[in-house]
Amino acid sequence: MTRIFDTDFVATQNDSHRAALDEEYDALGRKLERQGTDIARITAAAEAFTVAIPSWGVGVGGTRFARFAGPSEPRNIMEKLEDCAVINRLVTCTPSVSPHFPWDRVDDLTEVRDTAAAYDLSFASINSNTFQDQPAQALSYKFGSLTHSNPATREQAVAHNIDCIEYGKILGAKSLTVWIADGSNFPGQQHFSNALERYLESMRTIYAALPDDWRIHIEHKMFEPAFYSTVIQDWGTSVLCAMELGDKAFSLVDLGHHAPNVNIEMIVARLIQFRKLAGFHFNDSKYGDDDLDSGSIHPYQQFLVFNELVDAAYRGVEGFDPEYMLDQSHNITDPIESLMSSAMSVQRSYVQALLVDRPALDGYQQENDAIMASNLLKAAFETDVSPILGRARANAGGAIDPIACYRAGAYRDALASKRPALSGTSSGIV
Ligand code: RM4
Ligand code: MN
Ligand code: MN
Repeated sequence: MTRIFDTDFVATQNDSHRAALDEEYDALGRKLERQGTDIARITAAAEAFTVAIPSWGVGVGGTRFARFAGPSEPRNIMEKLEDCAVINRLVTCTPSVSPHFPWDRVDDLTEVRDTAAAYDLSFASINSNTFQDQPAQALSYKFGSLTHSNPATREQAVAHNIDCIEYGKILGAKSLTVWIADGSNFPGQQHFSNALERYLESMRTIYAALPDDWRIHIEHKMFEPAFYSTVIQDWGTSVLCAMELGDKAFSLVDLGHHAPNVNIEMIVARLIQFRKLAGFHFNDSKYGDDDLDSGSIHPYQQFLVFNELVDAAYRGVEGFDPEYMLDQSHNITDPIESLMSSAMSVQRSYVQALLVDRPALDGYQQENDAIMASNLLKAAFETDVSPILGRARANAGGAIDPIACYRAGAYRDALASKRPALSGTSSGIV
């Protein structure tokens, strides 16, 4: 990895963009100055912004119907880290990786930790997986895991989550993200309250195993794979469970896990208000949970989410410390390119939200001036902050145009013999 995208290579690639970037950055700086905004302050904030890469995101995903293999796909966690290092090398805002177990399980996790450290990567939230069966697993999750009607199946799922905490301790993570696929396909199949009671009982045991400085993230999802009911279906159930469990439990917002047209930014505001926002799985969707690239369908929604986050930081909300992660499935693109453009899209929304004049917005809200309030947000969203993002990356030693730089490096071609093609016949969402 470092051999291809070394300092000289990236600098040479940047040479062809530098003059235009300087010109555009200076022009934007003058524009922002007229609004009373210091571009250097915004650039420094952009440079400090980070979002974690999901380890599973560097693999090629699929749908329920098919999976089309990509060239030089990573086959294990070490190769996934190699790809994550390329991403961070070029975009510079993705210094951590959120792993998924048992997908990323190896005998010696200290080796994984050391390999990551050698790439200047650290580990973000640990994701457990009780939504599919593993080879040699004693009891099946076909009818649920943490909420299963059979106590022995629940115990097995609880034990896996506690194992995940142990793996996370080795890797230096500080949180566990729990998403369960438990639910039902038919009315009457499952007793709603009994299933949730069983969930809480299981989660209390997992919660008790959390180290003092850890948090547990409860991730809701409206449907899929369960098509009639899902036990943790929305933020209401997730936050109720987080409140039941205690101070270390929070509600995680995966943007794709809501019904179309739901006001997600308002959910975010509520979670902030009640100190229960765990963080995000950023992605986008058009109809249901498609795990599309962040900002590819609803960039204004993503901006409005960041408007709430920046507002919370501006107001100094106590304990406000959300974890940012991407969670996408890439079926037709090169996952490295999708993850790079998504990380930059999320960073763009953050920077745009920093441009909002908060005292002015407050004034318009006091005066009930709907047009001016709405136009103020729109103006920030419509500001092309690309020069700030490019400058932030260049300052940090990254690529001014990451996708062009990545393509120039012909990374996948270089890995072709080391990473033979994975069979493309199996289907699967991830
Ligand atoms: C789920 C959910 C989880 C992720 C899996 C792969 O839909 O978003 O966060 O771990 O997909
Ligand atoms: Mn997710
Ligand atoms: Mn999902």
